[in-house]
Amino acid sequence: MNFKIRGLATLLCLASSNFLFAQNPIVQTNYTADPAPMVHNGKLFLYTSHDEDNSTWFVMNDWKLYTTEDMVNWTSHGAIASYKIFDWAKGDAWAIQVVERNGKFFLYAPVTSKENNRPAIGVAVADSPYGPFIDPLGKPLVQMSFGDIDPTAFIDDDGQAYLYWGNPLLKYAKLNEDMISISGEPQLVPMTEASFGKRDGNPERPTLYEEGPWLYKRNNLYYLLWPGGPLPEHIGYSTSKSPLGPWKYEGTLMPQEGGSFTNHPGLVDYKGKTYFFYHNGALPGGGGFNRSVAVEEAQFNKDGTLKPMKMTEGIKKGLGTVNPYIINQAETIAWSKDVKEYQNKEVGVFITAKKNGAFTKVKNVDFGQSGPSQFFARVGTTHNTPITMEIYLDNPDGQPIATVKIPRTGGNDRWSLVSASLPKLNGVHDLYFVYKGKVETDLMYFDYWRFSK
Ligand code: FUB
Repeated sequence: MNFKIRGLATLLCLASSNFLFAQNPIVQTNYTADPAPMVHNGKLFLYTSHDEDNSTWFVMNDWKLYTTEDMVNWTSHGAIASYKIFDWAKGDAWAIQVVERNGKFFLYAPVTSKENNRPAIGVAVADSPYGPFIDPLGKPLVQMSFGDIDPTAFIDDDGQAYLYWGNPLLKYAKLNEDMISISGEPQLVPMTEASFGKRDGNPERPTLYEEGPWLYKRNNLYYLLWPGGPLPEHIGYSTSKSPLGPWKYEGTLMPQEGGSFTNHPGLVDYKGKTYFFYHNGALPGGGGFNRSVAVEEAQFNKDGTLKPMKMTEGIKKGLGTVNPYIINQAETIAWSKDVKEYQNKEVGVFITAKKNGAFTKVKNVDFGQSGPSQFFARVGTTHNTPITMEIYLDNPDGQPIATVKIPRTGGNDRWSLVSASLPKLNGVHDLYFVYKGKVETDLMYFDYWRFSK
């Protein structure tokens, strides 16, 4: 009996320590799906779709943006657009991709058309990767007979841009230089066994290809990644010497796993490595309609094929450090528990601690040789009951370096700047903010933090 209890305690400890060290899924403050990475000015921009909490269908209204410069700490920029940017759309903000051309950012999005209740692909343009994105056409960029979802846009080295999309058929068109019109009629990619593998017994879907294409190029080889059936989806891929095919089926990149019946690929080069983004149902409450985006480092074989991979706890070694002596957003997070992200007019994106013991973690914070003396944070709460934010280095079960009492400001439209003195500290540490208070929900909200010398 004792042995059993000790075994259980060890298991629980292991589970909770794994939880502390996990990096996947990379967003824990809401559900995210359909990752679309883009690199711009040394930063990785990750656009995602957004499954509303407790969804029992694809209830998706807006698209979110997360950025990183180290692959372990991700900053939320909140919802950067919704299906409402398209006047002609009635809903269904599904899988997007954003690409940059000549300083403009083009967002390709599948939404449902008000006119005929069928999916169509719209394009919206912005001067900044953060938006605002505006629909220059006032109508779909393309709508064929059915299945117009999951656009992927790709600009080749010679400047020609391509758009691929579709479920169950795979379609493509050349984009004109303006990126908001297509050249000629959309074409169907021949669905052959040689290109996309063989699926047994489904005349409507003779190959493994299902949806969600992603086009990528490396060493003059084009890679088309796609979620494959039958459901639950795996990720398969095909290669070609040309962006228009013919495509050669290369097999499974990631097998079915992860608790979501869909998956969705995004592949990008960043700081000398290649990263593969996908989604699963790994967050608490997660599943096929409550998905979460995750990332793995992709590896290539000598012949250019991709090494198959499995879902892991993610990327643990950061590519850089965080400067604590500038304002850092509370929504820059390596890992968190029981914390949600929100946004409002007053402060933009901020986080709310939902439960006693909720925490956020920021990885690799570099305090330098002569450390800080003061800590500042913009925070608030609606509660009279004492609420505190405890700050820990490396281990949230150790001794806090500071405890900040959270003033009652009365609402997340009202904020207070708090500060605390610090003991001597220096070097690089993981920083934990742990939120405490004997209240049922929404302990406190937190906008930004900063240390000073
Ligand atoms: O997110 C809605 C749909 O689920 C996407 O369009 C598909 O790729 C699948 O991920």
